[in-house]
Amino acid sequence: MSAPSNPAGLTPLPAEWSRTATTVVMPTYNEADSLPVTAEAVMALPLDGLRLLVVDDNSPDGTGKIAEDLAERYQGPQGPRMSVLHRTAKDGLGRAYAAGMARAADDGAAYVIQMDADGSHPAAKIPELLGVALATGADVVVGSRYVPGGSLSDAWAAHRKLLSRWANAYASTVLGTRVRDITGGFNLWSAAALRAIDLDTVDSAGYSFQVEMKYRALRAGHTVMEVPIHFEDRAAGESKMNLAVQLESVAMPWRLRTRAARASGDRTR
Ligand SMILES: Nc1nc2c(ncn2[C@@H]2O[C@H](COP(=O)(O)OP(=O)(O)OP(=O)(O)O)[C@@H](O)[C@H]2O)c(=O)[nH]1
Ligand SMILES: [Mg+2]
Repeated sequence: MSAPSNPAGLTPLPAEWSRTATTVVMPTYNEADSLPVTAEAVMALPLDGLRLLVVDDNSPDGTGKIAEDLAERYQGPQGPRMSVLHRTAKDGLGRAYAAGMARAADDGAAYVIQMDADGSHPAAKIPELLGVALATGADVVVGSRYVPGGSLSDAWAAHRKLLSRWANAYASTVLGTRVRDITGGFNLWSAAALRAIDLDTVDSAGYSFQVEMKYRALRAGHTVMEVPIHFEDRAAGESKMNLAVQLESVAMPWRLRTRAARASGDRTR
């Protein structure tokens, strides 16, 4: 269980790359059924430097305890490969990610990968995200649904696919970026990019976190690369999407744009 194997015949990364300190940050709220499967998919990857940090907001369904039990099982030669950050109450996916990513960087990760617990993001693509970053020097690598080869779950109805595409085009247009999946939540960040982004000052509580992070990285001069992924529908449990979160996502691109314009104005004055 603890020694990384090579599932699905992945092309292994060179040994030096595989040892790179990389932490997957995974927020959970009521993911008791999904977390064991997702954690195993991550921990089974043939990457010696890979760690998993679960950020649980005191899930009523006991996900925090399940995460602790799993963490005991995944041990490596240098000690635990999985750990859990417990927070006291549900505070939004963005806040959970920001706290976990800050913890992972403080603990020495050279790269941090954000990934949902619900089975939507393909763990098998993690070596590719890391390989692209190491091969190109890019500080941000996006697991992208909207580059050639990327795709959305067939279980999604046409209107849901359209809404996702529209939300993505909306944010990119308002912000004037060329990132094709700016709303996506399966991304790799270098420690340098996270320092430049300054996680403590990130505004978004919810899903607009994905957009704000990429925009901040671009403004700081970092290169954003995209590799295609297939996005699956969640296998179990319930979505945490609600109206407040959707309204924040509509307003946030404008807030970011206004703030950036003000900052540019201040610099030229
Ligand atoms: N810690 C924490 N995790 C959260 C919170 N909200 C969502 N999550 C987690 O963030 C990830 C994404 O949330 P989802 O509910 O799957 O959101 P989504 O992917 O947009 O919605 P679906 O398409 O229905 O899956 C999951 O792993 C959730 O458990 C929160 O407030 N706190
Ligand atoms: Mg989901």
